[in-house]
Amino acid sequence: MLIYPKAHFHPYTHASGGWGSAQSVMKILWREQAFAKGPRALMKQNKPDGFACVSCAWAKPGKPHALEFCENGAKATAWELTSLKTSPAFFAEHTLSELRQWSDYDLEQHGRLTHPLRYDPATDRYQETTWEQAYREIGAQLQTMQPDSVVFYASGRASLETSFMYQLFARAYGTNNLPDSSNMCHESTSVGLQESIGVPVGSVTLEDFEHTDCLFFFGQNVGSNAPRMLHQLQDARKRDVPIITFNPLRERGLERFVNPQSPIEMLTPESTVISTQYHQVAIGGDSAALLGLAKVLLEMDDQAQREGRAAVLDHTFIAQHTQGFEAFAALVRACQWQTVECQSGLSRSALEAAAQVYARSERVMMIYGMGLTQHRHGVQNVQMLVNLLLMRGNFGKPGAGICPVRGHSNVQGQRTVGITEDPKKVPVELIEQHFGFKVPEQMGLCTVDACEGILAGRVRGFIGLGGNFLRAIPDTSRMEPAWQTLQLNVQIATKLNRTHLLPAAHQWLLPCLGRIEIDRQNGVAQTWATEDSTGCIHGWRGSAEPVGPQVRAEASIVAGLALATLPAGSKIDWQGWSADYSQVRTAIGAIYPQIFHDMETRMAEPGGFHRPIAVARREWLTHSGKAQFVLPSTLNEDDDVNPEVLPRDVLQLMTLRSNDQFNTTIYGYEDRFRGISGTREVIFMHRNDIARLGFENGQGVMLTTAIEPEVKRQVGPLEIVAYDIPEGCAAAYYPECNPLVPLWHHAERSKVPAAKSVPIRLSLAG
Ligand SMILES: Nc1nc2c(c(=O)[nH]1)N[C@H]1C(S)=C(S)[C@@H](COP(=O)(O)OP(=O)(O)OC[C@H]3O[C@@H](n4cnc5c(=O)[nH]c(N)nc54)[C@H](O)[C@@H]3O)O[C@H]1N2
Ligand SMILES: Nc1nc2c(c(=O)[nH]1)N[C@H]1C(S)=C(S)[C@@H](COP(=O)(O)OP(=O)(O)OC[C@H]3O[C@@H](n4cnc5c(=O)[nH]c(N)nc54)[C@H](O)[C@@H]3O)O[C@H]1N2
Ligand SMILES: [Mo]
Repeated sequence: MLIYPKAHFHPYTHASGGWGSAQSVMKILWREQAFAKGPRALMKQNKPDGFACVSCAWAKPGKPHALEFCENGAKATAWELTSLKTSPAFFAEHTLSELRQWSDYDLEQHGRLTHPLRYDPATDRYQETTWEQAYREIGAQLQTMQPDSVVFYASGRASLETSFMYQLFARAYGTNNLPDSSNMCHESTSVGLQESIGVPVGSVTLEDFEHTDCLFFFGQNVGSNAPRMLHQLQDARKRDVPIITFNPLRERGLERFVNPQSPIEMLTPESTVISTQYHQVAIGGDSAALLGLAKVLLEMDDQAQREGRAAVLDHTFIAQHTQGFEAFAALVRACQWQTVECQSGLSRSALEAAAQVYARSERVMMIYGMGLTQHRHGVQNVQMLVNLLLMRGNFGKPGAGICPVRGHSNVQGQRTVGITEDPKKVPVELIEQHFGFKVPEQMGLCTVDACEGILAGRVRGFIGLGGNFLRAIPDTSRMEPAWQTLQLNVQIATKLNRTHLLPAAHQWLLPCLGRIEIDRQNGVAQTWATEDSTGCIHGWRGSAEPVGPQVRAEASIVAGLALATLPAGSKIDWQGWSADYSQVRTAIGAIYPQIFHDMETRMAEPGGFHRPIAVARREWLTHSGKAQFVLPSTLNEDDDVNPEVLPRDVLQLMTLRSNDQFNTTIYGYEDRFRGISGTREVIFMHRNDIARLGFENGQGVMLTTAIEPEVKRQVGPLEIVAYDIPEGCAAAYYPECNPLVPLWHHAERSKVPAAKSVPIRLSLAG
């Protein structure tokens, strides 16, 4: 039996940032033995002459701070620049059966992959192979397979150039099966915003933070997951801009911040209060809260009209630019306060307080993350934010708009250059003209569809351009056995993870350069580009020596696989492209001229360049040519269980990140801001729920999914930690809890797994 260390829980009373952050950076540089390259590399992080942080997708300013990185960006850099190596000698010592018993932390802790490897079933080990042999054998396998039975997954890091090549490879091979991590993340944004305002991405830029009057913040843990944004938030607070937060947890980064780069703040007890109002909404209660805000605005507007005062709503904007307002207003008026309060977990007076600030502000931005998108009605959540913004014309003026905080550093850009399962989203004609092959018409598989295909045996092959698919997806316990029936599994990766350890009949593990390393092709250091959360495209270059001579660039690996797989005579110059990325950029410019014309020169400018966002000019590329008010279909975001009739022993579980991880990469066992150290095996609960259900703080419990009881989904034991969280709600860490999320429990339309609302029951661990 596994012995779980006792959790240490000490409420964290300091601000986020500050000395705790500086200490944490030193610790990881030391542990990864990255002092040789780390500090020098950090100076170049997110700088115009340097590399894009491999951590989050938050915007990189044209005029960066002296040190333009955060605690978690520095951890990501140290993790990649580690001098530790997972070499063929390591694999000679360990079978895959043995490595499957290791934790996520231990697997990645052995350092960077250094040689191309092929799995040998006879010895149950990875063995060294040559690149040429790997390409030849993988190409031969792919040639025998039905293109639609192969999935080309991307995890959101690879550059625009590599991503463009990757989707061309998949399509020239004959499939649109191009899911990416976005399918588990902000796809609810892409679907919702496209329908509501005609663009799949956010509408604000970094400069908007300088002009805004008010920020609303929903379901994003900025202190851990996009800490560089704290600079913009702190600056806004210094101008007295109110920040109104909706989050079930009181996240430290959203409460107080000390800038670790400011000597004065570091040496004095000064810290900035970030949120001026903090509303601990119930899990899945945002649509109701947003409807409540809209209800107050309508009431205020009615009253203003009665009293002959200036209107609260922007009626001119609504008339000129939107459609569907009357129906939306009627629905909002008809909804009872009692329903709003019950579903949101917030009082009418709390919502009135928030709405009053909104009504007073001329330029409002709404910022959000996984707390909104990863629900059954995640798309609706996003559209409710838009509805609220539309009521006061908060689009197309400086300081206003919508700001989804994207995850992986190039996840938005990958979609922009064609990594999407939907061929309607790519310029098919231009691709066919330029590259002389027929783009398949059939819709490809998104992540959930790919998983269903694997379970049903329809998907036979999987290529992973980064990521840790098997750990990131839901329903782990059902997916792992099915995964091992695959014919082909090819993983392009920097470090070892669990997805590499469940062998298919034919399996390769191909080591690639990380972003921070110098990528020399024919002796010339290459540059490449990414797109951040604000639609800004930047050029970058690596600044550290590669981990070893055998490790290849992702672009070169994609080209090698394409050349070995596709029939000879292709119009795509794979070899030329992988030797000189400026040629790929020319091709990207030809296929996407509106966004990427003159890419070579524009991306080199400090601050990069912005893709055009029609909404910013109040142009609406929707079906009606107007911005749409979209009616919510329900206020219960997770209607697999109705909170009004929720069995009393069922809790809504959200699965989330600690401050010491990047997705499935676990840097350590500390969640400093939440006061946890020494373990990840915990469940956060309200003390009344603990008592009501007959448990005690510190006890070990098993978690069982409370929907579809005929399939047993269980995780544990996890230790109960009494925590400031709304009653009826619970929280625990991803990816450990992924076995609890049924594959079908995903957002309507976007198919993003509903990882933030899993109904569970608890039982005492035996
Ligand atoms: N250091 C670090 N940085 C990262 C990552 C990482 O793992 N580590 N991951 C990257 C990726 S891929 C992504 S997508 C982003 C993820 O960044 P986030 O969007 O911050 O994702 P989570 O950690 O899952 O946290 C979600 C937040 O939503 C809140 N929440 C949960 N349910 C609800 C709800 O129903 N309503 C509301 N209003 N709030 C809710 C939680 O309390 C938590 O604060 O970060 C990126 N950056
Ligand atoms: N329950 C639950 N599940 C979730 C979530 C949740 O909040 N709750 N969040 C979802 C979200 S938002 C996301 S984005 C997904 C993340 O899903 P993924 O993107 O698939 O997972 P990561 O953990 O980011 O992938 C880490 C691996 O990527 C490889 N890697 C790192 N850098 C590079 C590189 O530069 N190149 C290459 N080729 N490989 C590299 C390393 O081998 C590392 O082990 O998980 C999703 N799953
Ligand atoms: Mo993500």
